[in-house]
Amino acid sequence: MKLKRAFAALLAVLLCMPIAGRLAQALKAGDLIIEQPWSRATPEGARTGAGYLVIRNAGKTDDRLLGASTGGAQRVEVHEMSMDGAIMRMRELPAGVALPAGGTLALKPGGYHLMFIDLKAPLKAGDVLSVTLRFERAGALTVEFAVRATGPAQ
Ligand SMILES: [Cu+2]
Repeated sequence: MKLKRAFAALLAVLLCMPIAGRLAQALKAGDLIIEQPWSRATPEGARTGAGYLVIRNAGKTDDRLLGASTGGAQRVEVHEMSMDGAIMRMRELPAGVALPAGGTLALKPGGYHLMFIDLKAPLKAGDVLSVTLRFERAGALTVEFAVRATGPAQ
């Protein structure tokens, strides 16, 4: 009985491993390195969600994040949040965000982010949202965004 339970626990760990490995691993598209893609769980009935990640351009040529798409939402926009006096505002960046050669761009709460518009279902902690990022030079790259209740420790 005890052995059976231990086996079940081991099986659960093994089943989780491939996806955990994939999430932890840095992804590359050409000279771009993608790290820590995550999204915050959304309340019931929410129409939008946000995606965060870190993009490092290890190359010698500038690139640009043009946009993204996901099966989990009608469309994805690149947004920027900024303070307008005491008011936090958010705007769409239709041309995307520049990724200068040798630079690191962090999309994070309070700054740049991907906005998932018209979610098909609420994002729940533990879910994985598959998002295809489009870059000017590096092309398309599909990244798994881990949905968390709160952000990763900085
Ligand atoms: Cu936004």
